[in-house]
Amino acid sequence: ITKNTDWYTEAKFAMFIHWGLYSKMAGEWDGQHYFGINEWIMKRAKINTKDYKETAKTFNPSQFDADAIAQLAVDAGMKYLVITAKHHDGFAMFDSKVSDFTITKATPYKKDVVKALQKACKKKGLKFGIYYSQTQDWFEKNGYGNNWEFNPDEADFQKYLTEKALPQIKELLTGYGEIGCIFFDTPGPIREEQVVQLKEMVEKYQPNCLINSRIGQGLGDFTTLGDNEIPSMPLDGLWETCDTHNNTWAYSNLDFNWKTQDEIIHRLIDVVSKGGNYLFNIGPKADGSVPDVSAMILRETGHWISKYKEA
Ligand code: FUL
Repeated sequence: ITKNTDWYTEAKFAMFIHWGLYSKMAGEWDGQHYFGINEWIMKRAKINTKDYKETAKTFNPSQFDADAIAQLAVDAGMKYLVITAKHHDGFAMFDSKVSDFTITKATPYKKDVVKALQKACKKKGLKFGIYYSQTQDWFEKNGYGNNWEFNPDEADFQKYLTEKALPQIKELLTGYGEIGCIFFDTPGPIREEQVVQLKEMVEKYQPNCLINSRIGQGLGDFTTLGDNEIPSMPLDGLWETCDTHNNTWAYSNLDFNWKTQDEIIHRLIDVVSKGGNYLFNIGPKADGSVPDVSAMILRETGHWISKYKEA
């Protein structure tokens, strides 16, 4: 099918948000420090599903303000926003009927933050995108990736796909307005016919939704380069660089390695001049607030873009 790609080509700059239960761990588990990507803390610290689920009981992001986040994206000059609806830890940041491991059922907060962001984006004229980890799901014995608690030899991946991933993706495609793009991730061992099932599901409900290359098997509509990767030469076709503000995607108390204002503007120019979109990531804290340094730099970047446009 032919999809409308104009908005994506024109967009150039977008907000990526990694936010979930891991934001609460923020680099620390059981008195140990885990430097590096914090959204992987469940796997890195080999946390079992029961203990991980416990952390949801105190996940209460009272400072979360979807309108303020969408406004920040607008102020930065961004045109779309992509939120982790479900990362590798298996936790749904939306109201899913097919799992109990959701923000609406397992936390005291109970509200659907994907919905709130979708509405805020619509109000502010931003396209809305979803991140969904289709292969890795460490919470499910049939999902891929949890080999500290489950036996991978006994995993029935198709069962996970049929009973969790596909139904959840359907929920996201049918209950959240227009989904501009979907960011699948780490396809790993997924087979071609399974990728086709995902693709057909997306296109059945949202024929114009653009799918990234990390769906696997070369079946995406646009290319997501490697994490934080900027190509040395211009590339043909539709593509994006996903780049994070420091060295982790999800918030960590241990990572102060923020890119400077200059670095971010240079990376934005570098990507856009080569024909790509720059999907810049922020990691809100467990309370829902955006780290000040990220908010400040985004506003400055927006300022720079409008000055540059005037000139
Ligand atoms: C990776 C994931 O494994 C990371 O946690 C992050 O989501 C990044 C954007 O993609 O490969």
